[in-house]
Amino acid sequence: MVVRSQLPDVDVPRVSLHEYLFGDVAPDDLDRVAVVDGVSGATTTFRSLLAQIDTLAGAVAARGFGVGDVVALHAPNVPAYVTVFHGLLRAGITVTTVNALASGPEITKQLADSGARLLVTVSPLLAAGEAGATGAGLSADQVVVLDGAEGYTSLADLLADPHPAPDVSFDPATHLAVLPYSSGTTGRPKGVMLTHTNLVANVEQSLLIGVGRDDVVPCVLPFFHIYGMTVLLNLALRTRARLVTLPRFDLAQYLGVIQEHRATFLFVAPPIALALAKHPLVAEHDTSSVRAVLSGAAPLDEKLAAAVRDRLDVRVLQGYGMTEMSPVSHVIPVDRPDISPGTVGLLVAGMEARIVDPATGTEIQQPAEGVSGAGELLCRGPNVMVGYLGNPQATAETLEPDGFLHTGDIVTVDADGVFRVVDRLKELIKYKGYQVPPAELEALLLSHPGIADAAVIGLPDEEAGEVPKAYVVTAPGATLTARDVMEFVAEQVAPYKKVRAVEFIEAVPKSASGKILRKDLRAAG
Ligand code: AYL
Repeated sequence: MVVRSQLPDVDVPRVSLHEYLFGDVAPDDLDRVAVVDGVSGATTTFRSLLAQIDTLAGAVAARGFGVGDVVALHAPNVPAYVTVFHGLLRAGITVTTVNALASGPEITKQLADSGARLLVTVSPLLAAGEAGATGAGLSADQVVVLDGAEGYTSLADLLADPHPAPDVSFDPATHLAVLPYSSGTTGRPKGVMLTHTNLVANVEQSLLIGVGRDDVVPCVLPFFHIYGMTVLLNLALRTRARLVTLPRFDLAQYLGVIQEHRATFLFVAPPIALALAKHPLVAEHDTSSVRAVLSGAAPLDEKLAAAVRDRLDVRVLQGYGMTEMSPVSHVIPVDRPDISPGTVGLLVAGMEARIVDPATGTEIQQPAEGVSGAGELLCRGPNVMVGYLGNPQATAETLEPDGFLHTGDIVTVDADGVFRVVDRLKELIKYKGYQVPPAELEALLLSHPGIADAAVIGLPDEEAGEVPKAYVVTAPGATLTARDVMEFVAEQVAPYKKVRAVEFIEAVPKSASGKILRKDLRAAG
């Protein structure tokens, strides 16, 4: 049985993301502020943003980049991110977004795998960016440093000699707009192929969240992650809301921005919701302008949601999805106060879902009343990825021939079509909403000469949601402490992927086919 979205179908225009977002900016909107730098207070109007996007597109086109090229964007949330991201897309380039915290070797892997010919970074991240670029065989003239650095092209250089925006033509339904990296239901990070149509569809499907022209939206969740990319960068621009960028999460600064800019709509992950509910600093700031808080990217506890609602006197919403779905498949609309914030709400327009019992393969039915049994969620719709770049096997394991995508999440649905995420089937760990793929850490651990075997699972944690814990089998004759193991990993990965607990064991429990039995490790604590 297929559950269909109960929302009126959306018409997905077959145009590029640029055309969709900016093709019809009303004359009245041109001189309104589109982006505010939350740190310096500098503002950019829609008129000047559009001019910068055109100039950037012209500059990269003049340097020989266009349809068929991949450029890596490695930066925190700064106003220039908006210009560069949309300028590159305007030139027909496919953008692979890199986590601002990524280590040199992680950047090298992504550059090499995506085939990026140019890395765009910022000076505070240049050490990792440079190491990453060098590792992938990129020379200094294939690195742009937005705010400038000795020996590198800057954004100002690119914008200095204006070229007209190029005339590019591609089919938005098949041309890849972005290549974010995700581990999906298993294995290491893979390039998620999302087309212009995927991104346009998902903005259109997310309009029901209720952000609008009068909203002021602090952007602290990173634009490089699909949540920030679609729900902040694209949805807020499309609805002509005002974006206030913040390069990292600092509670005092965040609250300061909310107060100073009279923020109305907050997009958070559960750790920020926790701070909003509990931290004493909140009471010292004026948050009365806020009308709604949406949490996504990891499970939001029902009691925590209620605590945020009561303390700030706001609507609390929850969204659910996956990089592979651009990402939003479920959300609570702002005008549905009847739906509990402990749920992920309704299937967005144009989507279909199936719920399948992973043990038996039987399809679970939506009940006429009450709540269904739990099973793996599969989804189909115009926002579902084309596949994983250069990895037909992983694509085939994730996408059914009929277009349904395995989410690896366990859900229930009730008679009203409200979904709840109750468990995770896949091996993915979520640290503060960020993906930590166990397979990646296990491969890294196995590269240590003193480690014979290893397995990594997520340990529940109040603040982070989960933290990575490694089970390690030491090689014969090797002596290794937990600290050695943690330091070995920490030196090579982004901070959010650090192993934060270690236990030494005799052998990693595995199935007959060699798969790690994570449930057994979890049960053992
Ligand atoms: P990725 N509740 C429980 N688990 C969740 C939730 C949620 N609300 N949202 C995401 N996840 C987990 O690709 C789940 O395991 O995208 C899912 O498969 O980094 C995985 O995270 C996907 O991780 C929004 C805002 C969707 C954010 C997002 C999700 C972006 C995370 C809709 O409005």
